[in-house]
Amino acid sequence: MVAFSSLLVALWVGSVGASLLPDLEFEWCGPNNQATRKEWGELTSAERIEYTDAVLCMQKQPQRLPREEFPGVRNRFDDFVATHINYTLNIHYSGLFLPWHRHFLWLWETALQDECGYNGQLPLVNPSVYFSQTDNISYWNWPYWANNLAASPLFDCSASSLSGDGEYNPEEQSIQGGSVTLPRGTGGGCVRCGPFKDMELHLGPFSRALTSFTEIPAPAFDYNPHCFNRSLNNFVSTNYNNETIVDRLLASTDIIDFQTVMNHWPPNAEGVLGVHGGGHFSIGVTLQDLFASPQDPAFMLHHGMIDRLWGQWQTRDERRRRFALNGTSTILDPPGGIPVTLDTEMQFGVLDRPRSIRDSMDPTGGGYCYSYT
Ligand SMILES: [Cu+2]
Repeated sequence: MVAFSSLLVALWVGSVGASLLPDLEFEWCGPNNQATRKEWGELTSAERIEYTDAVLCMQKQPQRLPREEFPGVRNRFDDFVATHINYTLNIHYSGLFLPWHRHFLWLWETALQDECGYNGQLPLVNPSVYFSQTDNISYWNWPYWANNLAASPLFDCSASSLSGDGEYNPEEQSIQGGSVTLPRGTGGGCVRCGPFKDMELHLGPFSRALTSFTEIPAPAFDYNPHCFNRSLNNFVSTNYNNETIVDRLLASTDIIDFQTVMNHWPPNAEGVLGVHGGGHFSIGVTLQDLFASPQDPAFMLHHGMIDRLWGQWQTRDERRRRFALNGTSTILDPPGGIPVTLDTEMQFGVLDRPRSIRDSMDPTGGGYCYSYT
C-alpha cells in the first residue's frame, strides 16, 4: 500500500510538472533560477578552461548554414560568425545594436550549453530553462585590465586564458581616426599560444577602409582559411575603456546619450571609438573586423560587458529606460532609415526564429533569465 501511494504521488508530481513547466519558462525568473554571468577574472582556472573547451567544441560541430551559399562556413562556430556578417549592415551603429547583440549572446550561451555540454549536463538534454545554471558565458570588465592587457587573465596566453597577443608583425601601422592617431599594438601577427593557438579562421577578413555600406562587401561568405590575429593595445584600452568613460556611460541621461558614449569618445560626432570600438581595437586585428569579429573568442565577452552596462543603465530608471529605443534598422542611421520600434522583428538566420525587439529589452523577461556580477 505504501509503495502504491508513493507511485501515485510520483505520477501526480510528474504530470503536474509536465503540464506546468513549459508555461513557467516565460513567466517566472527569480534568484533560484537566474543564471549569473561572471567576469573572466572571477572564474576559477577550471571554469575558464571549461568555457574555452566549449568554444573549441563548437568548432567541431557541423554547421547548419548551406555550404553552397556560405562556402566559408565549416562548423557551428562559423554559423554564428556568418550570421553576424549577414546582418552587420543592420545591427551596428543603429537602433538594433543593443537588442540584437543581447539576443545573439543568449543564442551563443544556449548553444554552448545544449550542443557542447557547457553546464555539466549531457548535450541535447536541456534543463537550462527550469534549473539554475552554474556555467554561463562570461564578460570582460575592461577597466580592470586596461593598463596591461597582456598580464590579464583574459589575454596572458596561459592555458586558462582566451589566448594572448599575436606574434610581432613589423608591418602593422598606426591608425588614423579623424584627428586622433592610435599607435600600433604590440602584436599584429598570428596567435601562437593559449587555447586558440591552432585556431583556423574561415571567414573574412573585411577591409577596414570601407566607404560604402550598401551591401555585404567581399569576401562576403567566401572560404578563406587564415590564422587568428591579435595585437594588444594598452593605449586604446586605457584611453577608451577606462573607469571614467564607463561611469560616464552609466550616467547617460537618455538612450541617445547612451548610444553616443557607446560609440564616440569624446561623446560628440568627432569622437572616435567609444567603449564599444575601444574594446574591438584594443585587441585587434581579428576583433577589429566590423563583419567577422566574432571569430575572436573575446567577442562574446566584450559584448557581454556592453550588455551588462546596458542592463545596469536600464535598471536605474525602469520607467523611462527599460523600453527606450533610438535609431533605425540600418547602419549609421541614414536619413530615410526605418526607425526601430518594440515590434520590429530582428533576424537571426539559422540561429533562431525572428524575435521582436520587445522580447530583448529585459534580461529577466521575454524568455531570458540572467544577471551579471
Ligand atoms: Cu556586432
